[in-house]
Amino acid sequence: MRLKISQILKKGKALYLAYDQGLEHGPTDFNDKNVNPEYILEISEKGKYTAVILQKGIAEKYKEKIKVPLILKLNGKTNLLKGEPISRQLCTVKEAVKLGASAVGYTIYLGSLHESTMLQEFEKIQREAHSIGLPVIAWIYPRGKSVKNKSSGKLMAYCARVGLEIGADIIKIKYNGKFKDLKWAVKNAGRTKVVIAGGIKKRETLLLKQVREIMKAGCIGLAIGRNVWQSSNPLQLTNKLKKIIWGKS
Ligand code: FBP
Repeated sequence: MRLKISQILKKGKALYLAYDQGLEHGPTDFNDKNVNPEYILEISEKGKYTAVILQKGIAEKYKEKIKVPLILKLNGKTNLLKGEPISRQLCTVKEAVKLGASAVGYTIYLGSLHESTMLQEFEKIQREAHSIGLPVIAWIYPRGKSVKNKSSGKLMAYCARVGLEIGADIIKIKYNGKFKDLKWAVKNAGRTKVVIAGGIKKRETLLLKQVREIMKAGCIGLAIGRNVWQSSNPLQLTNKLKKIIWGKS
């Protein structure tokens, strides 16, 4: 079955709007405006995002408001439980397809005591998704007691390489701010495409500088959340991001 990846790419590049933080972090990320999924879905539509990333609950309840391709996140966890991180599957590939997803996403905490559980769960998802041509995106973050420095360049490259080895079509990793490290990570990803997470809201000048580096390093774009929907002008920022990613808005 041919992989339907062009549905979540525009000229080979990507700008995804991530909105799964309500589960991952809780409402501390939200204000009166962005707590409402309709606000985020409006940004994704008006900003012509390449896709929006949601958990199944929001995808189900706000289905008619989703106007751009959907990437359905299949696992997730809260940040309340401490200890070795594990994020288990909460939605199936079949359900994702029913909800109209153009791709599915799954987080793996590399280095966690529970790494093998997540790798195995990912494998089943990857196999099923690929059997129907659905692209799979792996969020790969180094986490857990055995990870000494989660923003080391070596680990960033390791995450990228694992993404290639396990059959992810796109990986989402965090940029440690060191251009040379990112270039090496992208090389390690081989034919697996790389997008970068936004992280906590930062100064716009710093964000834009990093996005220029991200594109120069060979990534295909961003999967960004808080920096956009916590911004006082999300659409203006979106245009700036698009200018860097595609060379025009
Ligand atoms: P942000 O751009 O808001 O950082 O979103 C990217 C993302 O990967 C989300 O999809 C996810 O909810 C969050 O970051 C997880 O971040 P962390 O595990 O570091 O708390």
